[in-house]
Amino acid sequence: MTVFRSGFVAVVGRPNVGKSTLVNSIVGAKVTITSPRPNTTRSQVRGVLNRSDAQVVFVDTPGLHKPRTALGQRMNESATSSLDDVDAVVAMVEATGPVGPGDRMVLAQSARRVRAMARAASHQEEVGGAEAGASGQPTLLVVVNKIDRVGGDGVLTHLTRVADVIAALDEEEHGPPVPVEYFPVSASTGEGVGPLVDAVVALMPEGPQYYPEGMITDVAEAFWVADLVREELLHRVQDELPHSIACRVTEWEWPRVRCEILVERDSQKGIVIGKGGVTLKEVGTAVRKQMPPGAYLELFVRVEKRWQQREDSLDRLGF
Ligand SMILES: Nc1nc2c(ncn2[C@@H]2O[C@H](COP(=O)(O)OP(=O)(O)OP(=O)(O)O)[C@@H](O)[C@H]2O)c(=O)[nH]1
Ligand SMILES: [Mg+2]
Repeated sequence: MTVFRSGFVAVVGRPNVGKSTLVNSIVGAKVTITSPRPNTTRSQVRGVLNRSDAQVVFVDTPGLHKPRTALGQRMNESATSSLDDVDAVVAMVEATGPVGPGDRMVLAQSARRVRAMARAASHQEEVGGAEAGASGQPTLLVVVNKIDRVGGDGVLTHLTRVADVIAALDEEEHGPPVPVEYFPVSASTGEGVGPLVDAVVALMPEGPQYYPEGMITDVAEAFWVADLVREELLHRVQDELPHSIACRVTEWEWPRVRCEILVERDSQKGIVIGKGGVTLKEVGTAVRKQMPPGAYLELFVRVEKRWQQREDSLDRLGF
């Protein structure tokens, strides 16, 4: 009898390396927003891959970064905590830049988690209680993304640099080296994604279907519409403004949906609205196209000073 595997995988990495693009590519649908601005993803988003032999829940996470705001701190905590409850870890770096301190931190956190998983597995074996159908040894899956933007040599150089970082981390730990598999990938074109998914499935334990077949995400509809509004805005505004924007649906009386756009300063309000309301109008049109037909979407802009720094604002906004 063929074994059915299922489990959870965290996708972690610095902001902007392409985590959300990868999750969308694997699920085969847009389940999480993407943009050229760093810090696009602000909370965990689950995207479900269904195959005849497996169901894998990919957990998209906020980019790990040096936080400058209370929001940034909560985003980092959300990304880090995703590592606690998963069966495998995908650590992503991008081939287009150097392997920086941010990448090192991501690789260190991911490797630490996989080591802990390996210790737990060997303890299980020692006490003779290896779970039925448990997967092979825990392995860190490292993705080098955006290979479409560099030549073959560039990819190879990058892989070598990442391997050096991991070797240095192993030395610091004085334990057995963490098992690693490397995947050069283009999340945009899909190149290299197949072998990565096969490797993920192979690491999943035998298990049940956690989500019904038709359900590809756990994101609530109202949250999704608010995120779509923010995504459209991120593609139209610049500088620090993307960080200052928060969106939330305040009324959902289908087909009437009201979404509030928070900014931090009066001057930002004007930019979001645009000359004669043009930006807001464009955003509304673009989001409606992605909603079920007949939606009547109302957008409002409101100033809430320093919401990114205020714990009460963050609580209310659901971070
Ligand atoms: N050329 C190229 N661009 C990519 C690739 N993957 C992602 N991108 C682009 O990189 C940018 C960031 O992608 P996201 O998927 O939003 O990155 P992220 O890691 O989720 O970012 P945060 O949510 O901010 O942490 C977007 O403009 C993507 O289109 C890739 O394989 N090749
Ligand atoms: Mg993202």
